[in-house]
Amino acid sequence: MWISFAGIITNYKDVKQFLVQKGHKFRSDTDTEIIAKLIKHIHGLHPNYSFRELVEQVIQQLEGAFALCFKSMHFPGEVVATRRGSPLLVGIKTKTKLATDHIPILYSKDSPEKVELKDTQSDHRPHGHEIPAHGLARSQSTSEFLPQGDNKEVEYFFASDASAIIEHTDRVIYLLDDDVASVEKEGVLKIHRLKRTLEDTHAREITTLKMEIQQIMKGNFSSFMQKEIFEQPESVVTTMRGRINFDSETVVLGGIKDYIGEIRRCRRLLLIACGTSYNSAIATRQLLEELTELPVMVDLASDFLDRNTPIFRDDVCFFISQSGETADTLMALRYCKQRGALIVGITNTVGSSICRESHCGVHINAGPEIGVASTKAYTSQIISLVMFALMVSEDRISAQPRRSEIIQGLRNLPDQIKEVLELDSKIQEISKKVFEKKSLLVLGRGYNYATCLEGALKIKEITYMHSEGILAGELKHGPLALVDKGMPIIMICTRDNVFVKCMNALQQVTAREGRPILICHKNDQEPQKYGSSVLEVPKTVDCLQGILTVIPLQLVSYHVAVLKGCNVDCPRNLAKSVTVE
Ligand code: UD2
Ligand code: MG
Repeated sequence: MWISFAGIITNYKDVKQFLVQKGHKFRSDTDTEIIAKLIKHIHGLHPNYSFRELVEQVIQQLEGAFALCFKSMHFPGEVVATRRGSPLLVGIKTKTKLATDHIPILYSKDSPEKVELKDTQSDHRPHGHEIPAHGLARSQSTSEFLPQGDNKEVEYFFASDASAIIEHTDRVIYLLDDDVASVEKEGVLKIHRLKRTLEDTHAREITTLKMEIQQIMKGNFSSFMQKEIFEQPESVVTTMRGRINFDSETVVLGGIKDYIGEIRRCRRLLLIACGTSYNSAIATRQLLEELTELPVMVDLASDFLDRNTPIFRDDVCFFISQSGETADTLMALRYCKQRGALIVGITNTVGSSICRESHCGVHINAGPEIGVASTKAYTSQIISLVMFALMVSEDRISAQPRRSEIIQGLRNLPDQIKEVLELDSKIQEISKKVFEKKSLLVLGRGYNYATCLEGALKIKEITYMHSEGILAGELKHGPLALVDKGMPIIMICTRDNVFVKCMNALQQVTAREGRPILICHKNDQEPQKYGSSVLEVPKTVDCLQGILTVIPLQLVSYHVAVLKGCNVDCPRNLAKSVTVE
């Protein structure tokens, strides 16, 4: 049995308990497995049911919101799909025209009897006959939507979103709740419903998608960058999926686990990257030093090459790149590989050059990033490096409380990111105050320093405004001279081990009549009284705080770019992946 499942089964415990009583053994704790076992159970009771009838029985037992697609070795060449509460559509691809633009719905003649899960003896065959709406003869109704002409080849696609199939076909049927679509022998597609209801339309229309692929993929967002910023509650989850067990507090990166011993014995860690990926290395350097107890070097790939940096056989070199094709990073990789170091890739693109040429690595699994200005890849790169630090320190007893705190922090991150995204309209208002200014300084230190660099990079990249990320500790060594009441400043000041130092820098700024926009913890009164406006973010573990403080800056750059009329997804002079020098 092969099942593709999206959604949630709310009564899954009850169903599971029933199936366990019936002697079924479970290998996982997933909703998907109870569905597979349930259909197997019903098939055992009613071996004469068709595949579609089995699925109809299954969904009558399920509560919740779901979209399901079934295949089985007992029914070769057949697929059955159904939905309730979660979206599902069928894409149809043929070589020739379709004879019709709708598919009639078939209803069961008698209201089918739900198989009583408790009564294992009964074997009512629920519905021997099916009658189509409008009284069409069955043969007529089914042959109608086969392709016309000589070539009867037909392909069906099942997906929750048109963007997944638009590259194959633009003709789709949107299924309604409790529709059961089945592809049967000879490629005939049928749509069944158990009961006829008054509001039923008797047919499902085959719609032709008119939108461009890009437009469909963008959904309700005005640009890919905006979409990708708002995707972060989900993209961070996919980065962690299958890798962190939050209950046993264990982390396994499948791509690295065989190399952990070698990594623990190395001389030093080097993190080499460009642009945003470099900032993700800055963001995690301190935690890597803390948890691995190894010296950690962070380098820009181009500068690293310019210096002919000495590299040794017992070095471990990380190469971070969203695309996995960044030319400078790739050349630095080859340079280190030649010198015998262990090469670790951190990439978002399976099969990319960095992925292929590295000895091992981690796919950050953030999903495709299309906007040129990287957003969700940055937060997923940070999480990947944090997971690496957690895995290396697994055997250190003294590090357990710290590891546990971070793992629980990661668990809460998706909800906290959602909370930060709710600041969007407030950030839009703030952006209106700064978008016509010449420059924007972003100040912070400690774990938030990377956020300053990355925030300023985003602003430069897509708004063409000068922006600089400044380490607050460096203020009095120069940048303080820039500060006056006209200079727009954003300052990050969260409660961590450098909070007092940050407050100090904040007072230096306000003493020169600077009125910074503050990013600080929710309900933290102390810094707030110095700000011209305040963006409050939830508190998390210090080493993850940068993920929550960078998102407001991603949004600032986005809104400023829109206000200035810039092309957010394709900034001038820049390309998504820099593959040439
Ligand atoms: C792998 C599968 C994933 C799922 C999972 C189940 C792939 C791409 N991933 O995920 O789909 O089946 O196992 O446990 O099939 N690698 C490099 N350089 C890089 C990035 C990765 O060499 O820059 C290697 C890595 O060492 C590993 C492979 O590529 O051998 C896959 O890496 P991953 O991070 O996708 O691995 P994992 O176990 O999370
Ligand atoms: Mg590789």
